[in-house]
Amino acid sequence: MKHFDAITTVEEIEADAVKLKEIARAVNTETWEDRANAQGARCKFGDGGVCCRICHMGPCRITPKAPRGVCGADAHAMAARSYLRAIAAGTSSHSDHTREILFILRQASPDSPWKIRDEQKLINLAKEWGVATENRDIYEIGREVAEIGLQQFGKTDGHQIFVSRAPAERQKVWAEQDMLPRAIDREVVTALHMTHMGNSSDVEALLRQGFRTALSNGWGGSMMGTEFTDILFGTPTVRQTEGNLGCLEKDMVNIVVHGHDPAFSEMMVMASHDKDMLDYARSKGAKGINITGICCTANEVTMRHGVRIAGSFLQQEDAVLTGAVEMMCVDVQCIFPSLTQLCECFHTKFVTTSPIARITGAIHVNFEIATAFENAKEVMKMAIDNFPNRKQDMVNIPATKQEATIGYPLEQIIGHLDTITNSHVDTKGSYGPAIDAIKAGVIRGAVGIVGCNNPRVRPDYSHFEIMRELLKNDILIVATGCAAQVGIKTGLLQREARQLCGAGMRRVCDLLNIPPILHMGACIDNSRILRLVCSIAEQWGVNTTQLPIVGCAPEWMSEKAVSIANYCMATGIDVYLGVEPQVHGSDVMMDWITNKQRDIIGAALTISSDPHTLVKNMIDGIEAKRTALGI
Ligand code: SF4
Ligand code: MSK
Repeated sequence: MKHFDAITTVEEIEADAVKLKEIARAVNTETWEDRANAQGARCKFGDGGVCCRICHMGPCRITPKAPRGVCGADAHAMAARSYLRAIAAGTSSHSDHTREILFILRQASPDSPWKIRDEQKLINLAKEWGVATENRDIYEIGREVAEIGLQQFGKTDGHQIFVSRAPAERQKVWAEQDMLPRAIDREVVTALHMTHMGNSSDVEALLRQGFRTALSNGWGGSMMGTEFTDILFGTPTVRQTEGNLGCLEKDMVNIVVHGHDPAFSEMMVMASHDKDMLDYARSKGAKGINITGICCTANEVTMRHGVRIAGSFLQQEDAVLTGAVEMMCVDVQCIFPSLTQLCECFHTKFVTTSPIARITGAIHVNFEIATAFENAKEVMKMAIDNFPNRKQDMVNIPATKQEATIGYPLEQIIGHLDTITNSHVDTKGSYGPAIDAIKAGVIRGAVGIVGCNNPRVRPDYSHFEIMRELLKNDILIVATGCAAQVGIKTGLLQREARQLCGAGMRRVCDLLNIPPILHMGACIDNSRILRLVCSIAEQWGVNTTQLPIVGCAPEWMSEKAVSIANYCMATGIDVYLGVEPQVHGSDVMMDWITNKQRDIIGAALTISSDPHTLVKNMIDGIEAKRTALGI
């Protein structure tokens, strides 16, 4: 194995960013740093969650002189209501994305660009959902299963179908606590109804609805999103990729796909292999077509095609600042509206494709399911036509990039564990070897590191510091979202990075030939982490709350992250946050989310913006769980 001395430091990533910001100054435009600085100190009412804009008697804010809004709502009601609204919005985003995938599955056919790529996964799901599979056309099965999936959004009775996948103990907790997630749309509507002026002000009631809404995401919208995306586009497999801005190519047509819904980017990847498209690119003087990605769309296409990652969330502007991007092509979520203005400073075309994310000044090409491939080719042609407009003297592509081994959904993790032969016990198809390694202390525990970048903490730094410290302490990491991309950019997702681990983790990685951080996908794929944790708990014979496994979002920023944190906690997994939710203006809320909710669901938040404190808290938490288990 080559010696691992090849980490890209956060300082090196920052140095590239500084140079690109100089270009922004030169072309007289701004970036997120400028806008964050212009915001100055954050409004202390908003930051504490004690500003209410729910009705037009307000806005109201809490001060020592005015401890209640016009209607009488206090700080606790305000903070809890806005927290629940964030969960509802996050749940909506993941779940509505899934709804689109289900509509596509309904229209899939062998002669359309939408094929069923993982037939076995569909058949397994059909059997799980009681759909007949014998002697039936796979697309017919797909349509029936998609219909059942769509019912999960609006059914009038019952709860989310995937709840039956949860351990019996969790199902019991949810039933006893009246938290079984009903139809996804209903949970979101209930959350909005409860928080409308003149309804709930009780913190506990609002938090309980928060858990139920979040569960409709984790065990509903997101879990279906993962399953159906795998069915349509293939379950990811282990493969090599690269990440960081150095993946942009100076002599190729650079198209950056950005957002979350992989449907359009799948078509773009397909179109980039189309001979006519490649010939057309060459006719314009390019050596080829280089698709790279940003944010979770990047995670989706890298997991399935090895498409390289140009950067994570806060690098979306940096990609344009390289002057080498012919097109920034976006679908939904995490897209800066600032891209319009920025792209105008360069030759870059900014193309939106979804009615959900319409951005002033962008070129909009509505992506239609029936004409998806034609839409992709139309957009790609536009990018190729733009190649000759690139101003070579404005091209500044940083050299920095790293290799990574990615693509570890549950199936691949199990597959690797199966390679361990144990003459005494047949562990095939189980997490037995992983459980044994944790019990023996070879691995102390595991952490799911997820989430975004956030200018409120030093971007990438918290992720990087926490990842390195956990590996040193023999703690396995699974990662999704932009957190996983930080691992890729810094080199921590190479197999050789096992040399940075403690002796136990290194042995396990050697044995399984895996990198010490397993890339499980996009932020919607945190549902894979739920299933991993629950399967381990069931096979171990303990509750999820007892496992030395926790979740961590060091640099989160989005409402989706609030929903994710809450479905993880409702599943019994402690969550460690590097950014405080905007509720600290209510001591009652702070006590509930960091402590009291443990009495209901068995898990709570620990918060610290200092990554070293946070990682110490996490390790202490993992060790405490080990002690309680007697291991
Ligand atoms: Fe003010 Fe109450 Fe209206 Fe909120 S709901 S804006 S606290 S009056
Ligand atoms: S893209 S939600 S910044 S992880 Fe999923 Fe990254 Fe966070 Fe968006």
